[in-house]
Amino acid sequence: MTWTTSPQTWERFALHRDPTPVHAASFAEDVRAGLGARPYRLSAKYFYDDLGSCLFEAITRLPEYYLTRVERDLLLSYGSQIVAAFDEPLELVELGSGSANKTRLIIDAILARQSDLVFHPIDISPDALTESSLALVAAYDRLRVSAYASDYFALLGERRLRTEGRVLALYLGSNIGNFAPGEAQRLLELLAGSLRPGDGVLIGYDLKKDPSILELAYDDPTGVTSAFNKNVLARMNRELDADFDLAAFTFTAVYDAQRGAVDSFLISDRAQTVHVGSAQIDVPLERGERIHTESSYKFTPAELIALVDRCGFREERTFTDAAGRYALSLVRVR
Ligand code: AVI
Repeated sequence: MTWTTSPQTWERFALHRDPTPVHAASFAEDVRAGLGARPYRLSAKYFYDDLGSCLFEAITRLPEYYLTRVERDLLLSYGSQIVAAFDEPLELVELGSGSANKTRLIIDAILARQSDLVFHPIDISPDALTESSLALVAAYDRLRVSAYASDYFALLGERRLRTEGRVLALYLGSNIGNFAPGEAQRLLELLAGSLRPGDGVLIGYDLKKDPSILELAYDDPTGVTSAFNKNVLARMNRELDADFDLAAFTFTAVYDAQRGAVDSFLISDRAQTVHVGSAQIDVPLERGERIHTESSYKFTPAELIALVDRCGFREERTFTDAAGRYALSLVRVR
């Protein structure tokens, strides 16, 4: 990828890569593990190739997927109050920054009261990180970006995040909901260990609610979420020499009230055997057999606060919309 930008812009941007990247399981290895034994499952991290990222962007614009819109409104309404809870100067960290669109609302609030700002985004994709960071430094001349292209577990576990002053970290987008409870706890513990007492984390999460609203948010009538899920099959066809017939699968999303999670599945419409060349497996599927593709956990504010409390944080304040759909909890390292 090439980026066209002025030298002044590059001077305010630094990219840190993992020194010795730990061997991450490859797509083929993960597919072999997930489709090599029943019940079949695929890791949601493979949703996000180029097309998958565009489909996710489309999801965030669906009327049924209220999460992104409500979070943005909450940041617009409460951004200044959130920032005002900290002494200046403040540094900003963000886990999984993506396009950093919502981050701009917090950057605006911080730069309204201090002269300059260092932003530390952490994202697995160096290209996406470089693109969004350069867009930010071009848009804000009082901003420096010190970006980390890394898996968060590796970066935080190895204590490689370098900040100097008081930190506000953002963990938005209900991304915490895509981790199983034990993994979410481990990530928050690592985050607490990488920050100093008094530093803050703003966590955006989806609230438990009527299952019909949740299921519609994850199985929209336009079929965008279905396409987002089926793109993983298409991706295996493209990259792993697989022969999935996308028309022979139906997408469904079901809320499991006991676990508080929306589970997404691709269901085989007929008995069939699929071959995945690069994973060296044949996958026999019965008619009606499911492949689990993602879980999206939902919380009550009390559950989220109990979780962060176990990880070394205390609640500062929780903000929710009037309809009680989504929450932002501001917590501090104890
Ligand atoms: C990225 N993540 C928080 C989304 C979610 O809500 O679990 C991914 C998504 N899957 C289907 N729709 C959106």
